[in-house]
Amino acid sequence: MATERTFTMLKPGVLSRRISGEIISRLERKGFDIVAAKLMRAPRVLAEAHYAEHRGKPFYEGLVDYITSGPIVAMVLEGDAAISMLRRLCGSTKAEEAAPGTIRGDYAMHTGLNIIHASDSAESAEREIGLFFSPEEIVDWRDGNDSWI
Ligand code: D4T
Repeated sequence: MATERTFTMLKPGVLSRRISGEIISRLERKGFDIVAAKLMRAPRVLAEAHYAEHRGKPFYEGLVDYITSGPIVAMVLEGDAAISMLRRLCGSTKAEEAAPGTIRGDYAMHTGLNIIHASDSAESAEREIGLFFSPEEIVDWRDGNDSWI
């Protein structure tokens, strides 16, 4: 499997609910390497760029309002097949379809508040990483656990 980088974001509400540590632990325990991380409030222009594909849809304005409403934790994760692996770990976008055991299945009741974002393709990952991080903010490191996880 090829090593990939993917973009993820703990959405507003996660810090308020004090579950950021739990969720980051799940990402680490799965085996992803966190190679960049940033606590921030997304400026509206950044949120609009991130969700540009949804512009014009009925949920777009509410989505941008939500994403800019509080602090987020933006991260770049690295690992084998990281993009599809993280999507599976997050679970379905629709809260009612997210399986128990997935992050959304365990922590989200509403699709509009589905607590975590994960890039859906290599193109999205590259675009989203570039929106949120400059190259020098990404740290290349190895933990030596490759033969264990
Ligand atoms: P994100 O981008 O937040 O990781 O979600 P997904 O990649 O899983 O799903 P998406 O792009 O289709 O949706 C983006 C964002 O919009 C919210 N949403 C989505 C919503 O409020 N109502 C809807 O009907 C849909 C489809 C949830 C996630």
